[in-house]
Amino acid sequence: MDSISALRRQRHFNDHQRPQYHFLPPANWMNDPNGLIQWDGQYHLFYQYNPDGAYHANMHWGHAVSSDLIHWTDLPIALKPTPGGWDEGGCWSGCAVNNNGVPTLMYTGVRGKRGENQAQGIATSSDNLLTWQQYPGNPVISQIPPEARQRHDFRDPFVWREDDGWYLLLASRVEGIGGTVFLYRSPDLIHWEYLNPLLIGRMEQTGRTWECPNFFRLGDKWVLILSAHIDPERTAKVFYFVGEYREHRFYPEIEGIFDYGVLYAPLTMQDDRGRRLLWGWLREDRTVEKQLAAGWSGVQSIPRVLTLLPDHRLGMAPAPEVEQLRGEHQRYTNISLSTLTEEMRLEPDGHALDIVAEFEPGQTGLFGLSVLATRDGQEKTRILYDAPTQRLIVERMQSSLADGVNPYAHAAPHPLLPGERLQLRILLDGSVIEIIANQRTSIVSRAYPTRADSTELTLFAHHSDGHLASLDVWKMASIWPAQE
Ligand code: DQQ
Repeated sequence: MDSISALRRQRHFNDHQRPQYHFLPPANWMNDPNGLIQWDGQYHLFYQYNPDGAYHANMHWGHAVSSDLIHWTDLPIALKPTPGGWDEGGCWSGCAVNNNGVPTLMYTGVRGKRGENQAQGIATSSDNLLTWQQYPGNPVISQIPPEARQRHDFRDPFVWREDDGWYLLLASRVEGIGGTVFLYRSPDLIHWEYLNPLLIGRMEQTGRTWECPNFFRLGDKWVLILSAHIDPERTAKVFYFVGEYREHRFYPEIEGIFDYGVLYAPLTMQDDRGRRLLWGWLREDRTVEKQLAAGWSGVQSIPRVLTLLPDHRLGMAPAPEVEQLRGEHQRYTNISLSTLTEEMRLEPDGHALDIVAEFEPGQTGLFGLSVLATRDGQEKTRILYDAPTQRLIVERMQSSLADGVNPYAHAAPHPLLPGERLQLRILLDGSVIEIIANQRTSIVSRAYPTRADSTELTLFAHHSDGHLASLDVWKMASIWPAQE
């Protein structure tokens, strides 16, 4: 890391709500991951970035590089809006491909007050992905297919290679019907032929507008992941579909919700080990004023390895590379939850932990772990399983003494198949709580305790006839230099 970005990162040293082992830029606003690509063995992560402050405007592409998926070096901004140009209002999301040895980005350029004029362009690099030159003929796609019946939502190119050329998906919507993704083909990434919609959703089920599509083969199936705006509540959700792809049409067989919390706009890439890796933007869950005051906003998830489960649902696990950060460790086994009359303190505790736990859930009551808790219980966030309703819940009513943070719970229904144990993987890092249950159900939540001593980890149960089979907890190291 260069000394300037190290200094900028140090300014946030005392902010215990700021993650220490998840990627985020030295300061300011970040949202979607963009342009994921492995080049000469190095992982490149680009991201939506506003260099002016911790608010969403004036989108640039920030850039960082890593050789192990976990430790990152900040690189100069890769894309910035061209004054008076087709992307003068912002360089929005997109992807990266290797075009016969030429690193190539494809992204959405916007114009207009709210970015409502959207077109697609490309940029290439001839200095090992450091600086990027726009194709002089940009934009390469500016007409939205007429069946959209609207002219504003048309963005986030996702490109992949097949034997007969390059394929591209653009996210959009069909007015009055629902979100859609349009499929294109090209011999050279410049001249694009529109083929057909790959899929059109129903507004009532999968939202009004789709964004940030991903489409890839996994095992013997194809997977479509997309981010959706659900009106009128203005909430946003990530959906996935698993199915068959034939003659440029997609036939979904399984549908699921990728995350029940704040993870949004994920992007995937295949690495040289054949793994399908996914990063997602972990949104803040506090007011704009609080984000501005913090001076930073937005975090990337720890990259996840996706798999196809035997029942053809999507499986996921944090990349094992994150385990190199594990330090001090304790293991607990065989604790009957019915005998647990008060909360049991676990060690090590802290703001940055990796927890692996397995429970026999039982039939009655509830049990779980409190994280980011103060000893007097003034602040605490509870991750619990409610056996009668079979729900996994992140309860945030007491997460923070401050106003302006979301106190509502995140919950996932029915995370267990009949007879299954509850397996929890929890990556806790400052205000980020990444939870994956049984390698397939994700809740990423955020909590903003005010007190620096909100570090305790406890096990609790109420009227539960369940059982803790095992629990491992590790303290996690920071990925930034020690002076941070
Ligand atoms: N964020 C980008 C868009 C995308 C949205 C703009 C999703 O390209 O549709 O920052 O979060």
